[in-house]
Amino acid sequence: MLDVLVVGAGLSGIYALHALRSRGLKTRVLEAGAGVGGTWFWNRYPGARCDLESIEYSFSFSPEIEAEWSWSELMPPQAEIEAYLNFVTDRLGLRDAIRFETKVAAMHFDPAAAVWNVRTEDGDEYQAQFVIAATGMLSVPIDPAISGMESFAGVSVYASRYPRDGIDFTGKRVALIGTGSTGVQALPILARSARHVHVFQRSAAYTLPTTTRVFAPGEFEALRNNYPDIRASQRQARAAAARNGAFAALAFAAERPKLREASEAERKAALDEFGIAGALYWSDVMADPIANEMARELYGQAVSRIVRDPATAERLTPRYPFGCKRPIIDDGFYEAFNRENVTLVDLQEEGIQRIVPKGIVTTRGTIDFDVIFYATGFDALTGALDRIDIRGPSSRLLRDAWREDGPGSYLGLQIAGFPNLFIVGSLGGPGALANVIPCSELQIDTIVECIERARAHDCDTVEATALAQADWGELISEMVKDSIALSPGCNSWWIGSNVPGKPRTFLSYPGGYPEYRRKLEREAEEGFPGFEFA
Ligand code: NA7
Repeated sequence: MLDVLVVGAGLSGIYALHALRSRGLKTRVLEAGAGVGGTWFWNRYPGARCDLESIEYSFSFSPEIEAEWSWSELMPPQAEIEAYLNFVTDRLGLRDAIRFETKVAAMHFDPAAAVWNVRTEDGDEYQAQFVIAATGMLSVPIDPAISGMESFAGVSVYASRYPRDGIDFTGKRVALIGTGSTGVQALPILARSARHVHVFQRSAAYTLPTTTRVFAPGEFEALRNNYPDIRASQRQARAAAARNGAFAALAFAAERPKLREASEAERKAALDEFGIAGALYWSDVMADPIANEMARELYGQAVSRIVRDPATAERLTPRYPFGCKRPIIDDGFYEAFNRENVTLVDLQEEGIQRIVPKGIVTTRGTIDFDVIFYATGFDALTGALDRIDIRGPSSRLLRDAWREDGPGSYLGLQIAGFPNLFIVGSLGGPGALANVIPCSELQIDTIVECIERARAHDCDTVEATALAQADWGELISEMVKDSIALSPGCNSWWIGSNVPGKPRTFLSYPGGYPEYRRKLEREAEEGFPGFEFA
């Protein structure tokens, strides 16, 4: 019998294991993948990179790890993040407590014994008093459900299940479906070796050019020596990242002029100076729908300065407001459309009818392919828990509870009706809008404190109350009621609208990291009043 079972060995699961073991709690981690890293394990597609600076996209709990690990680039690529998470795992001696290639199929709470009975897909069983679901926010790919997908005779690849040995695109005819972060990051690299890439775009992206680069000699070491200040700034920053990463060009938007008050010459000067970001950096873009529409038009002008074919530039200009979806950071996305071997297929003009063995049939004809590369996104935040057969004391399935009552949590830490089950990086927390590493550290520290409190008071169970959960849901609803992300015509994984049938609600806490931290600290200081200990 375990004290705690952690599901998932991504960055949250790794830290949870360390934090729990350090407190003497008998802990085991079950991980579906063959290695640690979670999202950074699976998403090893060409071009995968974090959009935050490496110095901030890192654990803050261990001065030793801070001192011993060196990042080589300002914004880390997937391989370096995966290497970092492996380093942390080994440095802390965690690997022996992780069972890999083990997928959890079911978790049933036994109220008489106050334990979770956890069953894996292989039929193995575990008992634990507590479960922490560190199952990832973007871990379940969505099936694009295009008719005939399985009949394709070439190679079908999901970016989020990218093979460890990679794929050689040399000389291949490639269909890239999806232009979110994944598709936008992958295109320039695919285009370098493929014979031809057709990009199937359903919605055009807002994407800003990356500012990443390899650190100059001594640059990283100087930053590392300044860790205490960097961490202190992060703690005060809304996004738990104070250095702005690739969003640097937008960072001072609040101090900038209003687009509605800018002259034609000033708008042009902004594009001259800042390129694409010059369309978006104005102080009123997120607050004023008219300014937002003006920014959209200006964005189109910025795109047409890069993309030589005017019709392609027009199709690449989003038709929805900026702020609707998570902005993207790219490395040569628009430039790729100036290549002879890249063609944009606008699905709003030319829809996909079906996939056949030799390629894709659109309303205009058939295009032959060797590879179909799906970059079609995730059933985010709730998807991973939805796919496990999770039953609380009344045997009610979590996914039924969410279907009937709507998805909810208290503080992004627990779900009412499911005692002793904690969640990390899932719905109700701030991680979708902020640097996920500090958010996970904070959530896990709070969970560990809550578990210790239960044990110190000889309590068998701890469970968020329905009332506290309802209040948390109302607080989030109130905060987002005027959000651009929920405006008509806005669709994104933030609000679940990329998954057919999923309720259209804002699934994350939008108040920023510092306020979220204060709320969690207060909850702990006051003895966890939103939880019932029994
Ligand atoms: P996203 O951002 O959800 O993007 C998925 C893309 O795939 C998006 O362009 C979708 O169009 C498109 N899509 C989805 N289904 C289809 C079908 N059936 N046909 C055509 N196109 C489709 O996922 P990403 O993996 O790129 O990024 C997720 C997050 O990871 C990102 O925000 C960062 O935080 C890191 P749509 O826009 O829905 O019209």
